[in-house]
Amino acid sequence: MGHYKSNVRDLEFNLFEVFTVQDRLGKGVLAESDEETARGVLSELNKLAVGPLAESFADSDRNPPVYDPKTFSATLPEAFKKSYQQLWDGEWWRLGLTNELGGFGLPPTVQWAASELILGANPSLFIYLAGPNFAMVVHNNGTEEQKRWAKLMIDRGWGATMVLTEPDAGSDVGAGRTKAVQQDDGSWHIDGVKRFITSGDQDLTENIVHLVLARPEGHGPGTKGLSLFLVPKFHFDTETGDLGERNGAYVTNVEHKMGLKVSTTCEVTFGQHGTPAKGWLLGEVHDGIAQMFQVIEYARMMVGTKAIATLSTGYLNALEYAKERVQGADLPNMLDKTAPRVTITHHPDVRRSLMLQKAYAEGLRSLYLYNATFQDQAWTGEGDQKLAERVNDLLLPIVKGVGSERATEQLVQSLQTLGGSGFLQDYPLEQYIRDSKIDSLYEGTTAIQSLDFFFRKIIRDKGQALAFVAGEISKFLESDNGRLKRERELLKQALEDVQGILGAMVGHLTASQEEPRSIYRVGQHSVRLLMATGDLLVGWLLQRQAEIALARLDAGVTGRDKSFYEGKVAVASFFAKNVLPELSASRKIVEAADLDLMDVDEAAF
Ligand code: ST9
Ligand code: FAD
Repeated sequence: MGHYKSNVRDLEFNLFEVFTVQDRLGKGVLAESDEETARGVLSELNKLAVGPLAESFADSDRNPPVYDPKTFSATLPEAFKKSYQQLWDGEWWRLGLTNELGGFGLPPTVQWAASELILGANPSLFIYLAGPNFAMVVHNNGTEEQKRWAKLMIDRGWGATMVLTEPDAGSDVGAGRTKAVQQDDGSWHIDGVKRFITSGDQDLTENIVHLVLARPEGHGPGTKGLSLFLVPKFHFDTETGDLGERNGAYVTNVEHKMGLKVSTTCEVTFGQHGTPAKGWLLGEVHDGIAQMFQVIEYARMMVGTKAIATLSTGYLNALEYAKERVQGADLPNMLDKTAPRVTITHHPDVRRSLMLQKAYAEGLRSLYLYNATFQDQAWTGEGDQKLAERVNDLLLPIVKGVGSERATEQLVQSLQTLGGSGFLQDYPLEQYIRDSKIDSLYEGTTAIQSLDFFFRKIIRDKGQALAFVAGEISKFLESDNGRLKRERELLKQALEDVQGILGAMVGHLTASQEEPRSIYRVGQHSVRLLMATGDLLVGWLLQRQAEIALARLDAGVTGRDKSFYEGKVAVASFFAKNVLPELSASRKIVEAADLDLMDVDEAAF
């Protein structure tokens, strides 16, 4: 058996029992798909994921890409290339595309559920598949000519990158100094050095199109002064796609990293090696940061889903180990040295840890799929489009920020379940931890997600999306079915606590109009708000699931289904009793926020 333990049962439960995605299928842009097609996609992809895709996961870590400074090129390990080819040949790159560009006609919920399987098996494969999806952004924003390039990118299977970061411009993208100078032929020369560029070079595809943020001469400071340019690695015949001369965008270094080693992280140098780096302005409009955010939004969802996928396989690996590992006596018999030894699943602390891992793995899976239901609305044009867009925007930093933080935290617990064995490379846990740590860093660190969440997604939105989601939770609480009573009370308290945290933070923000330093109180607690909201949503979604599970159990399901649904009730109850009460403490902390931390002299740290 390979390392990857998928959970198709839970994916299908979310899709077809919790969010009833099948109701959307068979109409409009989804006319060609039905529940059977969607289940078929998951089942087919699952076979590929647990087999050929997972196969090169460890090998690619132990034999990372090799960079050759003479040719400015990176060579990937053969085993990884073989997995990539299988993914490509299966045409899975069509999954996220619109019908017009050759997509499968499935909604984002099903796309993301399927994506989880690739992201859990071997996330770097998914990341190298960016070409077709980035081409869709080029297609949506490009001129007629550029729309043709987008089709070439897809037809010829080119790679693509998103190029924002520079040595002095990480979180602060607007500090970027890379210049763009317009040429007489309408193209631009890009001039500067970018760093940390994922997939900057690879030998999987014949060409790479870099989506580069650069500042046209004379444009203003900050992100609003940036424009987005298409910079191919090789020039190409715009009718046939046949490759021409090498363009002046060269990879001048590939980083050595803690994890996710097979995903190349490159320094890319534009126009510094005797050949100009020619680029073309996307859509011939100067709207770079907004255009790039179309890519970023997709990538943030991807990063959150990647983290959650790894968290889930980490938990399932830990669970399998714990069911077999015999160690020590059952606690009530601890004084009897002759007592039978038991599997570690008998020990309360192991149970506590496994149940918490399960809660976050399954609760966060449900959260990213809940988020995707709003993307479904945008995809099909059904329902209140403005509201769907707002709620999607609100949930993205939670999926990305909370998903990645909880994955990092709980994967350490999954490793702990294996004891010393977890530390060995015989098991995948240590690689999971190394490979997923990046998720809380790239695509905006957790602090950046939390600021985005508070200032942009709540304050600037005037709380509309948040009010909608809080309303959904309140409706759930009102529809009391007489079961899981204590759990609902705890959920109600958690909702009040998150509202209390938010109320206190809005108060600190308002106070900053009179006392500017009061905004530091917000900055100290923005991550706390993000994480607390994540726990509230996880708690709510687990209880929604438990409600469905109780109905199935009442109907008399048997065998594996019975265990599955009992697990749903147990995990919802556990999370309500063991995690949600912690939000009351968070609320007290935020309500009592002061400025002491900001008054500490730097030398005293
Ligand atoms: C990176 C890449 O880290 C990592 C991995 C890449 C992997 C890619 C592969 C993807 C996979 C694809 C595979 C598909 C395969 C499918 C196959 C299927 C099987 N929402 O607040 P302001 C915009 S890349 C939307 O003033 P500042 C907006 O236009 C590097 N838009 O910001 C706004 O104008 P307005 C990632 C937003 O103070 C304008 O920005 N780096 C949002 O100037 C200005 O806004 C980062 O993420 C938003 N949430 O700048 C940087 N926010 O207000 C992190 C802003 O008029 N830093 N806009 O609407 C930040 O995000 C900062 O907050 C900042 C601040 C740069 C935005
Ligand atoms: P900094 O911005 O210097 O942040 C350092 C610390 O300060 C962080 O903890 C951060 O949260 C905190 N901080 C910074 N500003 C604030 C603030 N205003 N408020 C509160 N806290 C703050 N970039 C690309 O453009 N394309 C890519 O493909 C790409 N791939 C990457 C792949 C890898 C493996 C890595 C490591 C990075 C990649 N990046 C890419 C860059 C990545 O997006 C940045 O590293 C990230 O946005 C953070 O920037 P930074 O590293 O400069 O950290």
